Amino acid sequence: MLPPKENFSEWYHEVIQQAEIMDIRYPVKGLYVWLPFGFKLRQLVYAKLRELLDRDHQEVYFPTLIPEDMLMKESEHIKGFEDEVYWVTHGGLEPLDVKLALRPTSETAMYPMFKLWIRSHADLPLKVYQIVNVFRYETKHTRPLIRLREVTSFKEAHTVHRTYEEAEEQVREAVKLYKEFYEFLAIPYLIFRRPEWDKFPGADYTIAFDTIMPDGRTLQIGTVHNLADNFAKTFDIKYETPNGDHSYAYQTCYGISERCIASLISIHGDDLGLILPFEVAPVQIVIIPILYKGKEEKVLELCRKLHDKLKGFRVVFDDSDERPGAKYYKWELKGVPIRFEIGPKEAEKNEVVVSFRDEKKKFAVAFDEISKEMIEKWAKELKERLKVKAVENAKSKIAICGNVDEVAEAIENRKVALVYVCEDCERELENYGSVLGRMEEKPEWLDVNLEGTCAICGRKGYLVGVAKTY
Ligand code: A5A
Repeated sequence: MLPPKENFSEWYHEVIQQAEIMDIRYPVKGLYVWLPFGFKLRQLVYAKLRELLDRDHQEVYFPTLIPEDMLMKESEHIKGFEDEVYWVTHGGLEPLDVKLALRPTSETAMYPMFKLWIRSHADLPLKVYQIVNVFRYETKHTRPLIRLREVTSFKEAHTVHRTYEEAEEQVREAVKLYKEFYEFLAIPYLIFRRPEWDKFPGADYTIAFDTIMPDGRTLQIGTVHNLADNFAKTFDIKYETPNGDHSYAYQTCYGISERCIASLISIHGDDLGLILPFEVAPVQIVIIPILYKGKEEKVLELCRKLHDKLKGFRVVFDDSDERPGAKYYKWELKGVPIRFEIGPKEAEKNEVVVSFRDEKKKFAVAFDEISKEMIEKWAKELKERLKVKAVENAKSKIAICGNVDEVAEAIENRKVALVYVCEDCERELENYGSVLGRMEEKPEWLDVNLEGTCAICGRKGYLVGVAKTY
């Protein structure tokens, strides 16, 4: 049995193990094992991410190890990461001449190579990505899929452009791409421009996607950084312009980790376990026979016929010896979106009983009516219901505040506070929670203006988010 989702932290911890996403007993802090079911989910979610990126990025692979001098080259960047780097200092018993870092992210691995690749304006834009593991010696509380010391599923994209404007355009493209990805997963998000003091080390500015977890804390589920020509100057990435001048290139990078899966589990799940959108469910459909002595054959036969008919979907025909109740429990825990049950009555009438993971009701459908199109329609409707519910939840966890006392109260009540402040007053909000930054885009589902009057000094202000964060 799972703890109720109301006790979110315990629920999360348990559902990850009981639904066989991860084994969390690996004896190194912040490192966890993907189990087959979890890994399949990861594969399906990342297939979508790949599909989106493959439209106009090329996939690459860079080494895990970065020599110390390369990592140390960009001073802002290394200031941001120095406490988090794992070092390889020996090869066997031999100390290494140059220490090697396990990549915490790959700017300093990639950009010296970009310098070699880029000669002329015709080489630009360059858009690549990789999906790799990165290592960060995190000191905050580690949690499976949420805060890892080995991030196993780090998708990092890196692009190079001719001008600042082109880099800026790419930032907008990346934001669009991430919106499409999270809409596919039915995960609501808020988009903020991170405050100056909290941007990615070495970036000109950072745009972040945050989702609101069931306990009211926000989780940063993706970031897009405009690096301007900061790294190009450090790594000497220049190109020849059409008129023969040499100019520094402008860069962006953007990343998503397995936090996307943490949000998928947390936002849609319920007291019974996972609820997965059809497209990413490792098991999309389960068929459960209801057997009575002497009438087994007809039931099993119709189940097999149904299994055959559903070829092309990820279907389990659960003819194991467990009782139907135990089977319901198991497949509900794993978030299977569609369940078919067939008993003697159904076999007699050539019908099946259908239910959806997110709804209580069951209904009968004639066997002959079941089609690929019908399943796809159900899948679409399920996604729409998940989205509506997730948006309702997100809305209920947002408080629009008129002054700082209301901000304090909102945080106290486990909500995300939105308040208008000016640039000069923004940092004062750190007294109440983490400052997410200035809202960059109005969510479709939230009725707010992005500009207003500063709640602290009365000058022109912007809508700023404050929350407890993961
Ligand atoms: N090179 C850029 C893209 C970069 O590293 N950006 S980042 O530091 O913001 O990381 C990208 C995303 O990875 C973050 O938005 C966050 O969602 C995720 N992430 C970062 N550290 C993580 C950790 N320790 N565990 C899990 N996810 C993490």
